[in-house]
Amino acid sequence: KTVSILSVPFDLGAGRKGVHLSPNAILQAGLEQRLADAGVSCVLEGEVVPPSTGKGKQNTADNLKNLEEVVTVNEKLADRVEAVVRKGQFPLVLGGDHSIAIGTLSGLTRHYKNLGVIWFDAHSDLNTAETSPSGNIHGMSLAVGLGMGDPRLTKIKEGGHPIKSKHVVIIGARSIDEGEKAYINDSGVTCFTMHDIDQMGMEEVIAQTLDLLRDTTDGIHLSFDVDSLDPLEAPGTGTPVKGGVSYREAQFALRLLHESGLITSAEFVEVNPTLESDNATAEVALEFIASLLGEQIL
Ligand code: DIR
Ligand code: MN
Ligand code: MN
Ligand code: MN
Repeated sequence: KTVSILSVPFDLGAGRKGVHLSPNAILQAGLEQRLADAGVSCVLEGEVVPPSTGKGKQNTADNLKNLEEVVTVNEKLADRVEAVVRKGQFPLVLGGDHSIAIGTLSGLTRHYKNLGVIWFDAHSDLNTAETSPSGNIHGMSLAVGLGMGDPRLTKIKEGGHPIKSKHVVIIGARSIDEGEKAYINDSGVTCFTMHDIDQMGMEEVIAQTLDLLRDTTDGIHLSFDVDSLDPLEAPGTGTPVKGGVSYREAQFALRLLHESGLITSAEFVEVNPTLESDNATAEVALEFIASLLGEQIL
């Protein structure tokens, strides 16, 4: 299957600037060559051009910062992802901050009737304007995917099949806000925290995740926030939280996901090259993309 790479150089959903530089950092680290060497055919779809970063309004009145810009970029992205899926290709979205998952999920659910979602993240991104401590929409994107939140955001998903909470699995969480905890406890969302990973091991976490989704979904999207990783190994990200997934655990998880043959789309988000000097986190993201798409050690 051909992989279609969509770049989304957008950072207005996050509290810090710079994550818009990530798609180019990952491409310049050698993504195309790595995939070619692994026998994966890929096409560059180019950029989903975001509105100018110059006039981002910090709209704190409704606790939704840069709402208009987030809506505009995600409407465009949803159409682009939908087009890739309809061509029978594998969408690989390079963010950008995690608010771009709103557009990715919207585009995917126009095709998949029962989309499964695996959400690697230190956070659960289940806030709404009412519960968010920051007003940053990147902390709300999974909630929007599940149909919760401001109508100007949830309307981007109109026409798509709703994502069911029982088809959502969060992995790596260790920083969850009060409103998010309440939602996780009441909904059918599955959340494997760092404590669960410590206790069960990553192999069992992935096995249980795939058991949950294998027979009940018609496609599985991997949304990979690099802040799921331990900041000692992936420091270039805007909201690092210590005690994260190790490089080896993540490599293992991504190889297991590849071996399952069940992943139908992916996005890698929140690499911020301005927060480090050596592009280390973009390179780590590149390693994981290669593993997910089938690169082997031998
Ligand atoms: C926090 C941070 N829960 C918020 N969220 C982040 O602002 O809603 N998600 N950084 O990736
Ligand atoms: Mn449209
Ligand atoms: Mn996130
Ligand atoms: Mn996060």
